[in-house]
Amino acid sequence: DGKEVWPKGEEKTWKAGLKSVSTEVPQITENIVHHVQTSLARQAYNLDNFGAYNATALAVRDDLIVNWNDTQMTYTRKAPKRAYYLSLEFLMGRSLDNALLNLGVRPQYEEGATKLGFNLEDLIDTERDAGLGNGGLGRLAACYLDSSATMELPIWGYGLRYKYGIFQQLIAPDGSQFEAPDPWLAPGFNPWEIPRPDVSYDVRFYGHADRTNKGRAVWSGGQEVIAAAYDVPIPGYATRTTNCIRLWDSRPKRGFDLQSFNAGDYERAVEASNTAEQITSVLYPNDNHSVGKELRLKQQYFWTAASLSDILRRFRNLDKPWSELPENVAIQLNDTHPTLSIVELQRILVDEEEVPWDTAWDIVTRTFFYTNHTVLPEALEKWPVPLMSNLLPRHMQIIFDLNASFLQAVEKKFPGDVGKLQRVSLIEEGYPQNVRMANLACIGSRKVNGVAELHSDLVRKTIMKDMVDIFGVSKFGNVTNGITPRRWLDQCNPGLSTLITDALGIPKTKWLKDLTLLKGIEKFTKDKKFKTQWAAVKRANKERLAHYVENTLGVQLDPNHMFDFQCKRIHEYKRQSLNILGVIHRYLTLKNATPEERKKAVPRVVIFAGKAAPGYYMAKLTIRLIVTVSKVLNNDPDTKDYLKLLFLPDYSVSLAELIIPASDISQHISTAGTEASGTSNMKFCLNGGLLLGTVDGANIEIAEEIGEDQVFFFGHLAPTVEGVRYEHTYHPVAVEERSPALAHVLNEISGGRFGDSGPFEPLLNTIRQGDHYLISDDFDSYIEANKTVDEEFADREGWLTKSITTVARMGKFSSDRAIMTYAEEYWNIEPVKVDERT
Ligand code: 4GP
Repeated sequence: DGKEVWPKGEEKTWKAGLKSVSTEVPQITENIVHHVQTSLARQAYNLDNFGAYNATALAVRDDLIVNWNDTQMTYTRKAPKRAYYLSLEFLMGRSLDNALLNLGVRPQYEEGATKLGFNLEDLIDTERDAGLGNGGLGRLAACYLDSSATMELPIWGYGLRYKYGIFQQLIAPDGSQFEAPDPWLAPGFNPWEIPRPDVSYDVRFYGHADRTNKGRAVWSGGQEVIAAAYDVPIPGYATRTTNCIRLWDSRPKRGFDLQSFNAGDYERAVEASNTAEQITSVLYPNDNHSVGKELRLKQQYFWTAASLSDILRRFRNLDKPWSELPENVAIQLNDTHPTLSIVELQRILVDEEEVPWDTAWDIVTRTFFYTNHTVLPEALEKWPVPLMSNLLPRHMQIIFDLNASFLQAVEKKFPGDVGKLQRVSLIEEGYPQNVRMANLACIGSRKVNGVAELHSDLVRKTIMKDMVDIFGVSKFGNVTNGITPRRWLDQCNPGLSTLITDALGIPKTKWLKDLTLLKGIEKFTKDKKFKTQWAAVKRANKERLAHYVENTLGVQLDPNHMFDFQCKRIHEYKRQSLNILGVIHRYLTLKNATPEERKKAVPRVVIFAGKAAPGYYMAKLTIRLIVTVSKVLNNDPDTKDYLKLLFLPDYSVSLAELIIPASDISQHISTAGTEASGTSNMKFCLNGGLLLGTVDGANIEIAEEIGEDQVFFFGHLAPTVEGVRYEHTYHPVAVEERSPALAHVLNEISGGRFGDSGPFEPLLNTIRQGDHYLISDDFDSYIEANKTVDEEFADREGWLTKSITTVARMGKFSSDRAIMTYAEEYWNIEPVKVDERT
């Protein structure tokens, strides 16, 4: 009669044993004590914060698993179309606080922890960040997964379980950056993951591919390694939906070679096992930059092959024909890193499932979607053909075959356009030849998108220009990035969250799920009491940060001063150098002023944070310059009360949560056209910091939403940048003429004002010659913009009004809006309500 039959034993006995989410304090403390006693084998008298954190995390994890199970059961039963987010990076940060807030049980846990003799805040602070990402791209993936669960969308993430996340940044007294490994799993156990010994796949490398017939081939030989699954539950906010990120761990297929072991050749015996384990050992620490290392390609294939095996296994269970795959599955490629999955699906369909080549390609190209995150040439992935042929011989054949038919079609449409053929080819000619991953991702996807309006426009006009001619412009869309307001307002800025909730007079679960409701606070810009409270929250956040700074750097900050931040990866295109040169200009101006004039200055604390890729010489020099200059500034009795400069080491998600709520202003000052979107600009604005920036990336849309008079814009516009660069190359003019103010700053550094300038000359020379990032061209307008910032900050009332207005108008930038756009306009998936348990 179509009823489900209980599969095993007594239904009522099973159901009596199932747990539910614990929402009452006695239940919660019982759970925690239970984990202290059994999971940790410890007792009250010797329990430290770390133990208490682990037991608490395990209790929360029980709740997450309850919801996770119900969600997965619902997905299996209802079999909706599902989307999969393939990302090599998930920059999660900490999980405890987030899980408690999303489950809505934070107050109960706070009370429970107190009853057990602990302070929940301390336990939260004991957690180590999960730093499985570099910067924007990885944090975006984390925000999107949070929104997918909150919006009740059936989306899973797939990534790698790196044993070492993003390195720990250490700064030597001379400002040099050193890197220490991040063995985040070292405590030996991670409460936020569930090992899945029952889910694993074999992944092959090397070997040879023998063509048979009908475009098929047999790939054999080489090496096989095992991909083993670990699941990370992702709780939605105020919903039972709990989605999943599945991370793959690499293992040797056979433990070790017993023959060599018995023959006494220990090294040889463990060799294969070491190479297998190496695959998921470490995250590559580059942001906006591609490194062509074989191990990285191995990571990419290992991850895409395992993820695809898993996705296809689930599809096979539905017993539907392959032609229906695109109606059941959407796969989102987070940048080109997972592009091999396109080739892998074609391989499986053609070689293993015996689907005809063209039918297979039709299925493939209706299943994948590709997001581009940067147009910087050095970030576009290319893989040498010899490397790929050796590691993935069958995939290389398929790429050549796809290329041949693609180029034929292009030739037909644009006869004789050899230039176009060369530009769109999947293979870049040269010695060696290279595979262009962005071209492959484009031809293999149903849609391509950029991450902010300007960037998507640049994608269409530059790197994908020819592809637009070939496929039509409708294939190339835009989804402006977003951030989760749960972590980036409610969690990191509880004071502001409470103030907003009180003002709106609705439960916070409402506005945190529909961020456009924030506009309701705009009317309070005229409310004196509200403004005073707003200012008090900001001040408390500044004090909280000042406390941290004093503890870590031993520098005292005055919370009355303007707190000005630039916190993001260190990169030439992001122009931390423009900022530090501007700070020096400010310092020299103060130094030359009379004591009376100085007293009129608006005191400012300029704070940098961010990691430089270990091999990025110029970025590391920039940090060194900042630290070197800070030593002089912070100790100069004439100026130190008006200007302080800090470099906060080891920027991370949890440090960002401390910094962002404390900002009066933050800087997003990339050369126009280089920052695809930026997402920290959104986080700072959502926390009431104003924005100083260039007309670039999402800054533009932020200004559109909050009003151009709300932001401090400066600098050249994107369309003029190429022309300026051309002038630099063909009609170079000395810095002295382009910006006397900047020339003066450079000369002061070279003249030894901050000690030996020798180490910094290469950095200064990039500006004196070539100046690819237009530091000299934007310097004067940058200084002007900073003057305006000072003037406006001096008007405390006006500034407060702007701060409130900014927050009120930030609704668009919730990642809920972004993920819903992907769901509706790209993947064609719908929200699914988790079934009530029967
Ligand atoms: C980053 C972009 O640089 C940043 O503008 C954007 O907000 C972020 O992606 C998310 O879309 N790109 C990378 C990268 O991190 O490695 O290409």
